[in-house]
Amino acid sequence: MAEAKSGLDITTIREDFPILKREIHGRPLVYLDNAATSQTPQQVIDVIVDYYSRYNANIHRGVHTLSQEATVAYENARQTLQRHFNARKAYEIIFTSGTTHSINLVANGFTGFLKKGDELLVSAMEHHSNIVPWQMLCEKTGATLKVIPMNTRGELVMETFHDLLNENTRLVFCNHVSNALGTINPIEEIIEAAHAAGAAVLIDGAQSAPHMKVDLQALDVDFYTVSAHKVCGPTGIGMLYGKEEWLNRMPPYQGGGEMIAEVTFEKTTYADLPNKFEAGTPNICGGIAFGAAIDYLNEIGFEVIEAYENDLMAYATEQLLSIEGLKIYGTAENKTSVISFNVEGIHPYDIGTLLDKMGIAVRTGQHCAQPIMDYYQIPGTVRASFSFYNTKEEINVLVEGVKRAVQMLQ
Ligand code: C6P
Repeated sequence: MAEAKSGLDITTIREDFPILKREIHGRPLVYLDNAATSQTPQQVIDVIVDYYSRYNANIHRGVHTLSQEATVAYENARQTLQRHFNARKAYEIIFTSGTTHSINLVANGFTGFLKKGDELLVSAMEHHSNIVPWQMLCEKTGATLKVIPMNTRGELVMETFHDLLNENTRLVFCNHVSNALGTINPIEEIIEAAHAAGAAVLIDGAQSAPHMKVDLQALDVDFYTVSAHKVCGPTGIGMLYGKEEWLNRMPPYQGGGEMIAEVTFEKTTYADLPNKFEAGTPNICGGIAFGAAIDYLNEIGFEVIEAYENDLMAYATEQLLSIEGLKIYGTAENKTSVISFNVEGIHPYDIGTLLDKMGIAVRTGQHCAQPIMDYYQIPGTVRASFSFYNTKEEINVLVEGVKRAVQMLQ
């Protein structure tokens, strides 16, 4: 296998991922569904095995050694996330079950802050996780949800965004990178303009965190969400970053153990951050493995990852476009790691099913982003999404696979 130009030792990297040695239907696995979930390196698997083999215990509760070891490892992971994302304080990192949980936590927290006449701005290219919780919030509060439109390339129409912002805008939410189109949104401009209008901003970082280094203090964003399973960590764990002022203002999302200062039947007071938002026994092993996954990515280096993935996507775009009748959805100037496409006259599901028979894993359908599909008036797309452990050889297999599928289906 070729050594990558960008300085990434792809042969060694692939050795880290045991699953990449699998065969599917007798063919080597070509895993191109990284936007749905990334694969897990041995280094992170080892951390999970080590936790359950040596120090599995509940945290923040026991005076015994195992509990203390688990607590230290869990809080160290929080500090790893703080350093990596450059949060001001470790307690601004709240462990959640993932991006969906993080957004629901904020939407719930804002219930008491909104009234009829208030406006929320959502981008037209959101995952359902960044639409539905806000619709539920609007139903509860009487606030109105307004949509920042996009153009046919899959870029936000920023002029309209600026026009929509006004003194009634309370919150703006937008993904950093679209899971269905790969567009990298101009979040710096969005955050600055929203703040100037007096609105807070939540950025859904589910699809950006795997591909780029994010500096939360430089962005000055109010909330940022990440799912560990998209950054080589396990499922069921993620984070919500929130500025200390907001996290202090918002009420807890769930009540229970660990999130309290004092409980009597007359009145309960809440714990300080971050415990206020972490009721019950958390996903301890998941949190520790999330930290290990971030360490793993940093050892490779995000500059190297970005350069390699950009090269891979440019190559895949060029090769796929050589197929007659193939159309790519999402052609933004600024995009990363996702190619959504259809071939004229063929349902995406049929292509995806045939690709699976050839060992190629892609996602087909609406990608939990129905408004995008409605905009293009299509039932869905085939989505190939890349990671730093993919290769140009795998792209060639994909392209040949699509060609064969098209021949069989036409
Ligand atoms: N997108 C995809 O195949 P959870 O499920 O909570 O970890 O993440 C939800 C989510 C939120 N925002 C964006 C931009 C996302 O891409 C996702 C998850 C996966 O595109 C699974 S639907």
